[in-house]
Amino acid sequence: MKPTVRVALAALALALVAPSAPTQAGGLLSKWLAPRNEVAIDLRSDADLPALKTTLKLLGWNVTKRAGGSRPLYVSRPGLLGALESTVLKTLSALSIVRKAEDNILYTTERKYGGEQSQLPVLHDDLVSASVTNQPGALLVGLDGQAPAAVAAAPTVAVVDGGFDLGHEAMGRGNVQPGFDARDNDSDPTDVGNGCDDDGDGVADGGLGHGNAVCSMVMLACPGARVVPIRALDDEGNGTTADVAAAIYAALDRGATVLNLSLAAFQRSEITDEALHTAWLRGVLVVAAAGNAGTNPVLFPASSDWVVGVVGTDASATKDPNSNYGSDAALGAPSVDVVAPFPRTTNKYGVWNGTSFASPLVAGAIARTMMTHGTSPAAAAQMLISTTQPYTNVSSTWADAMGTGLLDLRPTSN
Ligand SMILES: [Ca+2]
Ligand SMILES: [Ca+2]
Ligand SMILES: [Ca+2]
Repeated sequence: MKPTVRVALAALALALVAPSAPTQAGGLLSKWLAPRNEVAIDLRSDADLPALKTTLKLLGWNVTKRAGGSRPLYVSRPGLLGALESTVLKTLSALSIVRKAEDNILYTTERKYGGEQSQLPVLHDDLVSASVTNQPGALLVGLDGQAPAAVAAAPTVAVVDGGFDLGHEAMGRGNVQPGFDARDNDSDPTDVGNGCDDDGDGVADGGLGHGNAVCSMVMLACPGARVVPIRALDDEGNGTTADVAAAIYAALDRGATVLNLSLAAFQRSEITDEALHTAWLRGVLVVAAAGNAGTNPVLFPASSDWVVGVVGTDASATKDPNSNYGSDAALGAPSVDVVAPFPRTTNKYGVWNGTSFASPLVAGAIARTMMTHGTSPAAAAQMLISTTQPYTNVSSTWADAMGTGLLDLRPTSN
């Protein structure tokens, strides 16, 4: 059964645009599509671990637990003489103790997957101390940093991301709750980087600050929201199915009712989709960024049936040329020249670009609407999706592929 939000969207969609293979990343994309010789395993129970280990040992593969929630997730890698990944997947898929085994695909926030999920300010001159609350994109959608007149308690919004620095003043001002690190299995999601360009994209620690910037957009849309930072990505902005799925289950275990995922992959993961479906069944609303390849369709997990996918616009309400788009988009929010905390500073702000920053505006707006209307997450999302404002100068190519319109929290609207 499709969720209410999706059914409403399907009714509003005038045309379905056939998904096409992403082409913009050229050769770099192959790295993100090739099998990784690493398997993510969704096990039925931790009690089944000995049997799993026995099977993998015969195949020459090892196994490690992925920390996070109450759902047992594992990652397996080959030893020196390990079997082919295809053999391992076939063998594991035949085991009743395994819900699902699949290639442990990559998710990222950064440009090498075909666009830019985020863009760090590259020059020190870009540092601005402008007020986050007074930026054009926020004003366009009716946000001025004022706390809403609430009839319900502040919801808990989990930000599944990376590059968090809890020492920045922006995090200190918000209602930031104890977080979790699904990569290191500890309670501190902070990531200060290692000074190395671990993924060879020419930028050392390119993912730092991303999580802070995303959190600040949630707090801009919903001052007072209880924000839970959960680390799923490394200091380069990269993570895998096991990291992301574990982080989603960890967020659910911590009582989040809204989740933001400003990360994307060019492939679909059934293990991650199962985590997203679990969230939906528990009444939790997940919001995700469409991606920044500028192509159709929206990337995964924004494309999931269980997720509100957010496309990006500039401050004049026209399409951000880098934003992905497609029939799975639910609505749009500003993604260009977003003022947000700057990494490795305690009180500086920089200009960021990408649907990474549109998505948390919607996640925060859902939390805000829950507070002002006393509704469930799904009802709040439905309300926002059905009361958007029109885009400007959106070509026919995109007109039916950017959801219902631009987020609208102006006083006369919501
Ligand atoms: Ca940690
Ligand atoms: Ca890098
Ligand atoms: Ca690094």
